[in-house]
Amino acid sequence: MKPLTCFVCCFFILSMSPLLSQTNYDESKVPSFEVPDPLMTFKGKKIKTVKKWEKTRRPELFHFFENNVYGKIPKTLKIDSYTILEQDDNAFNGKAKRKQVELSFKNNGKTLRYTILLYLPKNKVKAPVFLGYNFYGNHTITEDKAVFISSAWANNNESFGIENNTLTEVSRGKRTNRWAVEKILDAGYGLATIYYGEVDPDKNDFTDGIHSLLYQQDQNHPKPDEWGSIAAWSWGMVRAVDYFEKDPDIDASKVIAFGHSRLGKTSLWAGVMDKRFAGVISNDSGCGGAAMSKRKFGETLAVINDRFPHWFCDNFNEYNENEEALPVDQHQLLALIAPRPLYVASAQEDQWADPRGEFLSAHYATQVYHLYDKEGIETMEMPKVNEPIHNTVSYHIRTGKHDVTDYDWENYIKWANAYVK
Ligand code: GTR
Repeated sequence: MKPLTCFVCCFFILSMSPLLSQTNYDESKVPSFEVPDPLMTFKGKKIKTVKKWEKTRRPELFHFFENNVYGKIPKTLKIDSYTILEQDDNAFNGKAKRKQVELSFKNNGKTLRYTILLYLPKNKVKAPVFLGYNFYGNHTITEDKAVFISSAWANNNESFGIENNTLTEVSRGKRTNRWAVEKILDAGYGLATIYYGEVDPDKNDFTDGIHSLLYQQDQNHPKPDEWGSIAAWSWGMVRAVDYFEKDPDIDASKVIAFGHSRLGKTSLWAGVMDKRFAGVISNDSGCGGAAMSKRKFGETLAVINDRFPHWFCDNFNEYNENEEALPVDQHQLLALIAPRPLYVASAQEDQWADPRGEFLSAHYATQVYHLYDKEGIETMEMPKVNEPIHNTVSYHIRTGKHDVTDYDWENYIKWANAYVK
């Protein structure tokens, strides 16, 4: 889309939608609210020990998010089989081993397949890996001609040459800017990525993707407390870890969940659902990710649930324009990752995702890390741009827009070296 058309169209949408025109970007207009205490049970009991946190409070918070925000997975579905479709021990300028591994799942007479693209450092026996979804297919993250093009449904994107919801050669390498593969390999890490549309196409249609494999008879939509697309994508990351445990080239005890934007919401929920993730990164995840909902700054629950009705479970709609009624907030989601290392990152020009709300969330989650004698974001004062705070819970805000940059990756690697043990 040309910039002018885009501007006109944005203006049109903004003036048409009462919800969007109410978007607040003014810190002085953030409502005052009580921050729900991660260490106080719903019945009002103060939690003072790791034992009580793990036995009582963590499960009740987890179930709240599961039943009311992301939706629960109806039943366990394990990998039926996996196939190494392709392997090359001399990929990426001779630096990496490349593998493309297809996982296959079967139920209800249906099959779902998705492919993990792996680049692993050649000189490492068992590599720690960053695992993250990509938006437009594995072939977009690299110029590497050997990477397969997915045949799954994709969002059209004129600048990437994606038409008729079909990925083609035209988009190869279009997203190399977001994936610092060489830096990751040089630091001794592997990269594993999956096209998210193979697990569940990103549209409000629940007849396709993984959901349809787990319906009961005559069901064609998840129940109000059952999984939306974010939980489905998170499930796909969890199953990838099942595969990593079988791959002798991967250190499955050092898998770091990474995600940007909607896929950052996804990496957070994956990290919460499965403690095998040794670390979690949220890059510009915003509303329904790291940002605190009750601040109503930038994107709000009503807006996100209206524009993307398939991302969260239907129960979450209850809090549209009703954030006050939420007994939790997103800092408590982050707290569920404790004591594992967590990195929350924002971008200065990404006000839609509420950088301050993402920062405060990391701060308020830190009290749970203290139970484990770990440090996080101790201050309530936001750091200056490009001045990261590195601890078990880390945070940075960088210059620039909603994106993933080399600066982000350099910091993730530094933090992983120091904290993901
Ligand atoms: C936006 C959405 C955000 C964020 C982003 C993305 O349109 O409002 O919550 O997830 O998409 O995923 O790129």
